[in-house]
Amino acid sequence: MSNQASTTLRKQEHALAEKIVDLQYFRQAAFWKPYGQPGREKSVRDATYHLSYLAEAMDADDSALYIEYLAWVKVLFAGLNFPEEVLISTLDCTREVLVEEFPSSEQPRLLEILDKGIQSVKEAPVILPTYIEGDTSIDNLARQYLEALLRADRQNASKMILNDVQKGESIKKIYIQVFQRTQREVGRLWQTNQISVAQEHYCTAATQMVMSQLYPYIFSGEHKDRRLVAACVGGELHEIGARMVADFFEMEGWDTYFLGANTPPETIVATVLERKADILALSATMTFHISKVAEIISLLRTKESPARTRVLVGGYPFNLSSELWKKIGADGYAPDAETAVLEADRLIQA
Ligand code: B12
Repeated sequence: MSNQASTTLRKQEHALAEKIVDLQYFRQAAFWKPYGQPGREKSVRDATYHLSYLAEAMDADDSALYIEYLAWVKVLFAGLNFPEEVLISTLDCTREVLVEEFPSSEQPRLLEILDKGIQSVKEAPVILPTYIEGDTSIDNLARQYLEALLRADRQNASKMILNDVQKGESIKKIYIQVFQRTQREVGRLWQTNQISVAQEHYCTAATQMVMSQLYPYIFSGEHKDRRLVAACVGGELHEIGARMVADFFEMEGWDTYFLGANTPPETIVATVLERKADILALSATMTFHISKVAEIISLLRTKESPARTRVLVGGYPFNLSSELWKKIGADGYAPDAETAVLEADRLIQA
């Protein structure tokens, strides 16, 4: 998937980021002075992140990945009361440095994506709507569950869920309408600087605890002869999405083997072969992990027996870029856990 420009971007990410920040600090010396050396280090880190997203968008040949990322940075900066002009100025300096450092043959595509990003960020909204809207009983449950977690009352949060399940609420509905939505809302609140990192960690840990309390219901169904291995790629720490996917397969009677976060490629491939998995579900949330997903798929293809495992991918970048799964060699993609099971059934029957 990678091309010359994106390979160079990745290899020289840090050196390029240093040049970008040097230029920016030279242009806006008075603004940056109070931030000192720690501020400079953060600026270099941010410029490096921006370049890595640009490289992924180049590889995927989809500016949406870069545009969405910049819109995200804009909201994050607004929450920190950091002027929008800082981001625009970093991008303008990025443009100048890339024009200087890249051969003219590689510039058109690079600058096309960069310029689309610069244009879009000016228009992007700074206000993100809540994920928990509506007034149905499940909407209210999601709201009350999150409120309980935010006041550090995981005991009551857990009780609310267990009571609802005992009354007959569907676990799948609770997963998607309560856990998925509240996790996304927690992300929004963190991004807009309304809750701390500690609160985000607390909510996530509590939700994983409550999910475990539901396992007696999840593992009680009948089993069919279908095997799933689910994992997050190396470096990827967001594991709840993949766990939900595995649990939905389990609820449909699949034999599932969930490897969790940050799994090395060789381990994933070895597990798929050992367990003779029908489906490998690979999850990536951070856009800069897309190449890891592609790497695992090609490694698996070199090792496989004729009974070919179908690879299903999913997570944030795949939800943004509709053709991405095809470009990295996967057999299928699904936007959520429910659709994942349907897509797996379709792939197996195909
Ligand atoms: C919890 C959390 C964390 C936790 C994760 C802990 C854990 N044990 O999982 C920790 C603290 C580790 C973390 C770290 C980071 N995080 Co974080 N995190 C989140 C948060 C709040 C919730 C994630 C979650 O549980 N979502 C709920 C699940 C159910 O949703 P889902 O993952 O989308 O999964 C569904 C579908 O996508 C799909 N799916 C997922 N995988 C698969 C696989 C297959 C095969 C299929 C078919 C479908 C599928 O089905 C799932 C179920 O329906 C999100 C907010 C968000 N919007 O999700 C931010 C978020 C993802 N994080 C974010 C960031 C920036 C980071 C950090 C870079 C922060 C930092 N400065 O360090 C690091 C990066 C870590 C890394 N290298 O991976 C940003 C990403 C922004 C962006 N533009 O990329 C988000 C969006 C927060 C935000 N709004 O700003 N994070």
